[in-house]
Amino acid sequence: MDDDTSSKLTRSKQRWASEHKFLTGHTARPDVERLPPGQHLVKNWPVLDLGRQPDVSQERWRLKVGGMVQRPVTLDWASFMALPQTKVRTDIHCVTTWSRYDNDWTGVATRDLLDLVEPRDEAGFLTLHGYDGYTTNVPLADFAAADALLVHSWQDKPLTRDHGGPVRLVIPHLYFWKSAKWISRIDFLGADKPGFWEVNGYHMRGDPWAEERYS
Ligand SMILES: Nc1nc2c(c(=O)[nH]1)N[C@H]1C(S)=C(S)[C@@H](COP(=O)(O)O)O[C@H]1N2
Ligand SMILES: [Mo]
Repeated sequence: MDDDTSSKLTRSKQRWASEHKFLTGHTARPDVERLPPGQHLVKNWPVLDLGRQPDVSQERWRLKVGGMVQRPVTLDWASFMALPQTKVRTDIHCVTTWSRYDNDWTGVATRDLLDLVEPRDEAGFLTLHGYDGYTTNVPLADFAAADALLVHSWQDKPLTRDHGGPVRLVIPHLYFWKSAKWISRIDFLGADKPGFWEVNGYHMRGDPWAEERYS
């Protein structure tokens, strides 16, 4: 088998694996109940962070993706925008109990990023880093969800600085603290490693329908 064929197969296997895990993760999700337990709806969009909102221009922004991957990359704005662009409409569920429906996101699907960097077989978890020094951890299977995006636009407008612009992560099926704002680095790891809030007692996974708020 030549190199090209084998890497294509690796990509497909990885996609099948992540899709399988994705479905398994959602068997507990009651599709009839849109609002997870203990949540209430808001119409506004609250801002939550560590109090430091880094000023990162599109020109200065870089995303380093490395660790247990076959092809580590550093994306600048142009190379990020040249990747396939995906739109999804999803809900936000914050662990502080607010939820916000129908957010229109535009960005790069995490699956397209995975196709680019090709995680090694040993990679099972990720640490996400923000320009403010924030970190949070997620299982690879959750990161690979079909509706998980690295977003640059919300309701068809550029994501504002307070909400994590120029680029943040959005993983809709987990509590919002997993969705790193001002994203700067993604590290693929063999073992799960707690991030900022996880060290401070938050759950390692954070599924709102299972109320995985605290560890
Ligand atoms: N870089 C970074 N990302 C972060 C945070 C942060 O402090 N820094 N806070 C998290 C938390 S606790 C929440 S609830 C959401 C809030 O996103 P929002 O301000 O756009 O509502 O961002 C998450 N991502
Ligand atoms: Mo949060």
